[in-house]
Amino acid sequence: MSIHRIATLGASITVLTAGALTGSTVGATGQPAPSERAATMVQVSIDRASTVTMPSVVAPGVTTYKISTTKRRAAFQVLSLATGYSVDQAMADGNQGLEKNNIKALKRFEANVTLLGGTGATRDKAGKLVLDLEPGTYYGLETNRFGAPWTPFTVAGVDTGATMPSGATLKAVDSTKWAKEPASIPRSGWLRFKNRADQNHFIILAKLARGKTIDDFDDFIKDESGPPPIDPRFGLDSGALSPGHDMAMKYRLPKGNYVLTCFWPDASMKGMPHAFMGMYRVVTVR
Ligand SMILES: [Cu+2]
Repeated sequence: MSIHRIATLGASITVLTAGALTGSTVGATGQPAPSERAATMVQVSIDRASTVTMPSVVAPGVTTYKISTTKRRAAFQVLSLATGYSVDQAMADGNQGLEKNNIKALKRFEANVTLLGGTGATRDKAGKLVLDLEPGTYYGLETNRFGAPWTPFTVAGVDTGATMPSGATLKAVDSTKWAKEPASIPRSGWLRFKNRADQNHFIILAKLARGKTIDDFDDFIKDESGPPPIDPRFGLDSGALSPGHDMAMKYRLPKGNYVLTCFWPDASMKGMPHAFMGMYRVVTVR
């Protein structure tokens, strides 16, 4: 959604995810987790032009998407559209609403697009995403480059029978809040994201710079000036997720304190990113 380009954090937030995106494919024991073996693995590749290539049919249920790219870094997103709302309309409203802060377009986009999650990948490291999709028509797209083609795929056939991998779960609640728990997450594994709020959200985990605290981030948000108190080398972001949906992504981060936040624009607040409405808290990577 190129949310990464939104708002005053500017370049620092844009680059903060350039580092460690995804972890290895094996668990601590060196063996794949049972859920990983059971899930159907879908290969997704994203080329230099941000074109997504993936199977045209995917099994319903819990499926793992392995995302490889020849771009330095790519962001894969899955979504579906309301009946009668075309890809062209969605792309136009997304461009106007998310890039140009046109609130009417943003509202139309949010009313007609179900965001089902996503994750990043770099040239060096594939991304891994787990989704639980019902039969239907979906689109896979690369969101770092606006206007890149959307690749349709159908979810149909026999359910995989797999379950979502276990892991630390970050949950959005109420309207624009993060659940207080967990206070800390492991350095690697599966990160689950549940949206139990009534708005679209995505995860940004940004490492606080040495000596900085969440209070410094608080000051930064309130002043909307100066460099953000984050270390741009380390971070993680997810694709966007609509209310009621779940996803999981593989990750690996150095230990330390991180800001958990979201920059989805709030249509009821003239497009203000959720971070500026107080949607942030500290998360310790232990
Ligand atoms: Cu949000």
